[in-house]
Amino acid sequence: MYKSINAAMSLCLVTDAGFRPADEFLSTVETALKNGATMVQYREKSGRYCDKEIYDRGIELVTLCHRFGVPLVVDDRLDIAMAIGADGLHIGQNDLPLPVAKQIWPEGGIFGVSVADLREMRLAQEQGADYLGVGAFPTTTKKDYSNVEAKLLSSMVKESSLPMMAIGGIQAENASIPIGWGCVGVAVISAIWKAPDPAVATRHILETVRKAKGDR
Ligand code: TZP
Ligand code: MG
Repeated sequence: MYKSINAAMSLCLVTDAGFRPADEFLSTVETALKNGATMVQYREKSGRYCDKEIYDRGIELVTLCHRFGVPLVVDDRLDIAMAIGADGLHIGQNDLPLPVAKQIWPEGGIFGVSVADLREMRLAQEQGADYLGVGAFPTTTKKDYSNVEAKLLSSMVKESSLPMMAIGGIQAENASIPIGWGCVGVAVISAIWKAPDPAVATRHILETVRKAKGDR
């Protein structure tokens, strides 16, 4: 469906129900997709929705993403990911272990893991992750988060055989920095959800990332 994981990772829109009214949820994702977002991560942490609503929204979201040929991964929720027919799952260090998730997943699937140091990175790699997420800059969007120091992050990227996606505090203005460290893309929440014009923000970040990536 998508060209390559590296291309799909250029700009991942991570969903957040907190920044815009509920009736703008899908239209904001659609705007980002129309303007070139290459991946979507369905992340529901607002606590506002019951599982039935998370499922229903997920079905709409996966349908929308697939209309644009863009993969959808679900954050944390293996059950929701499988139920809606998502393309993969993104997990952190406190979620279901990757080998367990992979065992339950029917076949294929894109598995992303958030890592914050070399040990976590090596383990995710050994366990068969497809890509890694790593915290780039400070952010107020996620509590219990600290970004990886730049020097460590670049050494992680250098050592890793997996594509890495930078997340945390990324805006068009700084998106080229993690690409310079060797990341293949960025994932954003507030830079798009909080933007006065999500279309312009999406295009601007993507253009910055693509320019920095060159033909990578
Ligand atoms: N994981 C690490 S930082 C973060 C997540 C989900 C939040 C990123 O939000 P923003 O607004 O793009 O800094
Ligand atoms: Mg998680």
